[in-house]
Amino acid sequence: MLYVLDYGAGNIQSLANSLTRLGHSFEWVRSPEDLDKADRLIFPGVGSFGHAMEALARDGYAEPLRRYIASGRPYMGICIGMQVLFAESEENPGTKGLGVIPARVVRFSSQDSEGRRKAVPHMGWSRAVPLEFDQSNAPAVNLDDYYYYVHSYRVPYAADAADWAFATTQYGDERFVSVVQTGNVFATQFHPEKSGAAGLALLDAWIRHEQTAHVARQIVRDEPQGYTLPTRRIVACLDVRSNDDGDLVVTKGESYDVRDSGEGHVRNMGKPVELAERYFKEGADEIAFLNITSFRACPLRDQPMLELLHRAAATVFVPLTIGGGIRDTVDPDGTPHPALEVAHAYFRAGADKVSIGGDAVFAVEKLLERAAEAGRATHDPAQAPAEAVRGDSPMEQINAAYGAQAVVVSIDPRRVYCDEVPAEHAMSAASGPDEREGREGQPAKWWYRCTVKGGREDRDIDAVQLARGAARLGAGELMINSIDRDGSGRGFDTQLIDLVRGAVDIPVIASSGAGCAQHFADVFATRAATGGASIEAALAAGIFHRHEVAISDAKKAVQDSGLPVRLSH
Ligand code: 1PR
Repeated sequence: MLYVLDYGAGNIQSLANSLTRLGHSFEWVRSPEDLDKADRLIFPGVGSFGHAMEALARDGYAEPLRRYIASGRPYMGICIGMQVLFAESEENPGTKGLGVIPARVVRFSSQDSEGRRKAVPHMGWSRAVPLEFDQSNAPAVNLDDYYYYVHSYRVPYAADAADWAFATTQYGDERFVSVVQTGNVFATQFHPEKSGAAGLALLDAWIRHEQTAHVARQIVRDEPQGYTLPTRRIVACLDVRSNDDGDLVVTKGESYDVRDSGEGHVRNMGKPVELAERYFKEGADEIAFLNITSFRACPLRDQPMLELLHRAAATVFVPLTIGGGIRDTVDPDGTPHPALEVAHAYFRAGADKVSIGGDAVFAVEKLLERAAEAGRATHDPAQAPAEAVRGDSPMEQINAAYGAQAVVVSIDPRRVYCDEVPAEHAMSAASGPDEREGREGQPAKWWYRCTVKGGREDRDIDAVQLARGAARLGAGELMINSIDRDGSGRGFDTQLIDLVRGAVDIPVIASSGAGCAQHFADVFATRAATGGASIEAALAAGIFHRHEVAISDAKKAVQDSGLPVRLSH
């Protein structure tokens, strides 16, 4: 019997869904004794090394797991399930790993010796290139494909890794071991359960593979890849809300107004789960669901978005992000639900990341207030003193439990035109042709003001302040919308994107305004502020919903501009 170990963090539902889809039955490991019953074991998961090892020790799994591995029965580790095999990790110095492999896990660096910057975590689709051996007992599968990775720590590849390294991957100038295979142990740094058809094929091959004894290997060919970044991701976004009949529909607005002619019916672009399936089949690298009316009452109980996610995760095997309403909530019967619990419910339903909008704004405002109270007033949240960072925001709490990669912050800025940009917003100052009706093309200056409640309420911080504050408080990725460009088809606001990308070292998703395939190539060419690195992902909604541009057209345009994309699904 195949068993799956759930140590209590991350989205393990996706792995369960993949196994079900492939027709393999399995049991969850519910107690250490179950490990003695298992013929095959998968240990999936995300989260920190220390958190995983502590949970294994607390629940009595560490020793039985070592015994299981030593028994020679097949073990497959995914992401953190691979990293725990090592002796130790720079992520949590002093915490011992299972020690099956005598090497150390270290952090990626965000800048290399030539000054090139790259985002950490390494998030996206990268190639796993198998080393070539004279013989091998690994699953008979063609590994050389794109897989989905999300991690800040890596196992460096070195010659002494030859006996257990099976494939390597390059991120920027750093090469790491992306697949481990030694005897009965097989493990991947990437997530096969989130890697579309290639990932499902790999899982299936491992489960069907007849285990053979450990064979000593010798590498016959080992070619480094050179400087490589992941493929540029194309994200399909579904703005979801109830229509006037109370059904959940995908809608799409202009400048965040989703009703026809302002007051008419809520625009209905289709059913959320069906559309998500369509985009998965068409090759979307990721899918985001945003509950756009979450600023109203948003009880966790009876939350229809949970059911929706649950259904989508059963058939969509690329990363899913859910946004809207990730904050402390209270059910109508008075039951409180902290943001972490809300996020937890979404992860359990199949989300890989949660996206936080309004609450991130409030948390960064509070950070600046606390800096001022501590006598260290600043307009730059990245400069706030350590005592202002108290770990009490949803971003920090979700980060601590699930890791930075699970926390996306969605920024909803609008341009504020002015004669002089106020000094406190200098970081988000821009100038160029005016875009307002009646003043088009005239020279203008502006800054990017943050909003909450779907653009209904202006706040005093700007997009760059929010970006830097969110990164400080543990966000692992930013989604940059633009109220001015939303639904306009005029292209992404590349000035905004460039300002934000240059201000942080975490991955950035550009959103709002895509009107044709070339706009994707244009936004990925935005790299002035970053010393060469472009943004990592671009998102669109309207053009995909209306069948105006296919996801493959967007990818083709990016590929034609010289950047890598993932063309299979
Ligand atoms: O504040 O944590 O509850 O999160 C609310 C979330 O809902 C935020 O991420 C916010 O961006 C989103 N949201 C709120 N109201 C709207 C609205 O449209 N009325 N949608 C809304 C934001 C932006 C993108 C859109 C892109 C691409 N929509 O989701 O898909 O602009 O569109 P395009 O390609 O058609 O131009 P919280």
